[in-house]
Amino acid sequence: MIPATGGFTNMGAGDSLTAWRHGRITTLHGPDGWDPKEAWSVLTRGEIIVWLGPDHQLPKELRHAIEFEHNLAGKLLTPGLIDCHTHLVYGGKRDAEFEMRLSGVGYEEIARAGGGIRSTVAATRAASRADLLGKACQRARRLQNTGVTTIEIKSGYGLDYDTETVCLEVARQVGNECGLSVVTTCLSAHTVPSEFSDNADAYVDLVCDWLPHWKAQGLIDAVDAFCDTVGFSLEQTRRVFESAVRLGLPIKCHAEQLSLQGGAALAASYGALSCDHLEYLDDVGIAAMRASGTVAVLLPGAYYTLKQTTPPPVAKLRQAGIRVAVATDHNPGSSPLLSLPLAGNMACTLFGLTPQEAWAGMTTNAAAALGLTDRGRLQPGLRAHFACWELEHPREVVYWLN
Ligand code: DI6
Ligand code: FE
Repeated sequence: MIPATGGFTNMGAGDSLTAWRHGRITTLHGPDGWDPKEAWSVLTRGEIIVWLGPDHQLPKELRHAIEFEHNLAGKLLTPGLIDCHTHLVYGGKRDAEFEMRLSGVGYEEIARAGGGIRSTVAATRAASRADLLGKACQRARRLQNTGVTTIEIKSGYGLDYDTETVCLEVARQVGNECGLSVVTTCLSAHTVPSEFSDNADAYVDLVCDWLPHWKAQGLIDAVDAFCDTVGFSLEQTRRVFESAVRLGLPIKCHAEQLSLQGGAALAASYGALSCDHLEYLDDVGIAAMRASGTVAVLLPGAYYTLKQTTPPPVAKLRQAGIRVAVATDHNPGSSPLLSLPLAGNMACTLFGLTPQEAWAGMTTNAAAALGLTDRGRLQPGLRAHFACWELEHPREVVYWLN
């Protein structure tokens, strides 16, 4: 089924040969993959693209083998968008905190007073599994309606073994319920839970102990840590990364968001898939990320919400040839945003990305930030993850404020 607009995959379509005919297609593959090609078709077998090109060049033997046919009727078809950084599973909301921040109370101040992330931890622990799943699915569908087909979901609002486990299980379930591809990341090192206020190191020990269990249960694809004054020190972050690397799990890092801590250079030294936020990234971090091929994930929703004024060093990232991704960072505190195209728009307006860079950031580079190479472009052999738009050009996706 083709939605009027939004992301869709051919997941669960068996092995049938399906044609998607008469589209305007932006492949994002190769030097001419940006401007849409008129009257093109895509052929998929199950979840894999087997052919794409002009309608009239469809090979005869394939044409005769088509089992299902969809008419795109001139709509724009692009690769499905990839939201490579979200905190989608949580209880409660933080509108009262929003009001407090507007009256001048700082984000870090609220966090130190026990609000912020900790207030969402309390709400998440109090929520039922059904409620967490229902709300997470609602949010996932909103993202899907904005063209998303793959989402990364982090834990990090449970901060005890049982609640973190439930959140990771719920994250996996969101994928099945919504027909989305989900990648899960353990962010138990998000903040120190209040019961460990005086002993953050003991909490870090616990996190390191939990990882093998989740790895064995297939619940985590990567490990993240929030390296900042309201999160974890460089040394504590290092211990989490050591444990992850020992288990063969890839690393990601919330780095240099509110201040320069050196988290990006540390994460890069472990070959991190991505470092995220990066407003305060310095030249040392840039050199380390460049050397390790780490993706820079920009999160303009958090920058905007926290009214930050120091943007990430985009020109230097570009110059260093570091791949840049863009994500929503959806979370109830610093980025209650459920539109990846709007994050793309903000990355252009607030950070100076070109529309083409924003698109690379929401597709191929976002895939790289998740360690995935099978999506992000439309190309034979890659996944049939699409987004459909009632628009003429992909540039429009980041132009409209949706
Ligand atoms: N940085 C963020 O932007 C989110 N987590 C993080 O480490 C914010 C999480 C929150 O405020 O609830
Ligand atoms: Fe985040």
